[in-house]
Amino acid sequence: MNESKALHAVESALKRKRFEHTVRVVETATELQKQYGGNLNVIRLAAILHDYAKYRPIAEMQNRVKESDSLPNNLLDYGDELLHAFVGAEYVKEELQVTNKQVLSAITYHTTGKKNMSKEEMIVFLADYIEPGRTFQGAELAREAAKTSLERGCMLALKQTIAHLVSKERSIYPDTFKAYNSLITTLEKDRD
Ligand code: DGI
Ligand code: FE
Ligand code: FE
Repeated sequence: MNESKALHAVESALKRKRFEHTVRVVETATELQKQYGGNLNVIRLAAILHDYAKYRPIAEMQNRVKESDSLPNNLLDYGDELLHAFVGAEYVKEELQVTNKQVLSAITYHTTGKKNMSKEEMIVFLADYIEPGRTFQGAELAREAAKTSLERGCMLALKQTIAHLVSKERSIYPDTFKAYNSLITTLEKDRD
């Protein structure tokens, strides 16, 4: 799967606004890679495909979770917004024949993050949160932090996502907490 084929596939799968968001995520991720490194091809392909399943019917994705041995079953106990990331990676593998594990993992965890994220996973996760179309206050804070620390940028994105979900009295997926905790530990170690 090359970039131009992947772009065509998402352009057909997404509404225009969502496709434009995707293009900005790819640009932002490319900038982050220039500064922080990581595998550029992995990062760009994952960024292109990260929201591939955004408009798939929720019921269809829930059924996949129910029938799957590989997808975590607890996804059904949390917000439906998580499904497009986890199930999306499976669609990308099956429908677009993407087999690269790093690409599939960056897609899987682009919404929640996870414990001990790789550089590629962090860059896709953060680019999704700080792309220039994100105009809420928290995005600006994370964008500023991202200029000097990839880990701090991701931590702030997670901190604010958790705070936002709490303020709306919505549940928080365990991987989101695990991602936050693991970055806090890394940042604390760097401080000593
Ligand atoms: O798909 P995008 O809109 O580009 O962004 P995204 O994949 O980060 O999805 C954002 C949505 O996911 C937003 O409505 C908040 C929600 N979300 C993020 N983390 C969690 C979460 N929802 C639950 N229930 N738990 C989480 O940990
Ligand atoms: Fe998403
Ligand atoms: Fe996105």
